[in-house]
Amino acid sequence: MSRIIGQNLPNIPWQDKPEGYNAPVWRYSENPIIERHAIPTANSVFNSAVVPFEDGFAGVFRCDSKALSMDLYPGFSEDGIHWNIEHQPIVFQGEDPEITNREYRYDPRVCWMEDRYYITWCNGYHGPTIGIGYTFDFKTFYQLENAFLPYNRNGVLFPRKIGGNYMMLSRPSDTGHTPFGDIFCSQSPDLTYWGKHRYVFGTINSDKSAWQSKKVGPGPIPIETEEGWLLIYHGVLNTCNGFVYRMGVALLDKDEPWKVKERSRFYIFGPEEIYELAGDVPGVTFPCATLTDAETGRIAIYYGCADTVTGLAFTTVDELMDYMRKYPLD
Ligand code: BMA
Repeated sequence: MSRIIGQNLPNIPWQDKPEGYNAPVWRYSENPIIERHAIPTANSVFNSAVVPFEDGFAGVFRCDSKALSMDLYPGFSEDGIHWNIEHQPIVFQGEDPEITNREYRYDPRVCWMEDRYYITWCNGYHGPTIGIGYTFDFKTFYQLENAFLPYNRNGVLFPRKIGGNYMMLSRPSDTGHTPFGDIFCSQSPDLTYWGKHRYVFGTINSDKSAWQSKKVGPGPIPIETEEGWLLIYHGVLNTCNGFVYRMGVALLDKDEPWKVKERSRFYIFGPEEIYELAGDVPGVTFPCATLTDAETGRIAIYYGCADTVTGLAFTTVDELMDYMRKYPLD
């Protein structure tokens, strides 16, 4: 038995694993939970992040408009399944218009830390980099300095300081669809100045685990367990029809999270259903958030499907640990 260190949240969405199902992660039976036209101006709603909030849940949603401009929208839910997404994008307040000026914003993560909800996202600033902001109530949002120089994507905070510093995973990239991608860990004393950059892990450039041979990137906020940080990440295969995005799992050291203790050789989840295989970008399952219940070890995963709609899937900490150990990379 592995234990999640965190809150007990008996109200997170949940369905038991279907009888005879032979994989560590299973889909919500009513997927997708958010349709592409969930708000009137949206072409698509995907790669979005949710957290427990008050008696229910709140989130930051990536809605691409019918102009195909990418922006972030707040949303609220009583049950984590049915969402009311605001019709207006988030407007960040900040001291420097150079930073709050919006080019594009996408792929948010939301992380509760200390006394507020931090948001990280891929932020256009002469190329993609990592934007950081925070909110107390999902009504008023404040923006901090960008974490890194361009080009970078997938900024994912750890939910507490480690060794006295804030920590963030990210995936350095290029201006385009990036034909490479490894995961790095960076540290900051104040969420403004980032350094002590460490390599975490990269692609597997062989037949051993080809689903993650093109690029890898961090997904949801790492889950703290007694054995270390459980990281769900995306791995990409390059095919003659383009990139295919699947999910894997790794266990990072509790005190030095750039050190990888274990990692899966088999993917834990990938595009199989029609809404994952068909859409604006076919063959993409892209996780950006989890809700967890420490008491039962339950994990609900929110993931973008084919860059078009949002899906929900379930697993447990034991399912992930057991699968990673049954099919280890090394
Ligand atoms: C990545 C990001 C994601 C997207 C994925 C698949 O590079 O742009 O937002 O889901 O590609 O298109």
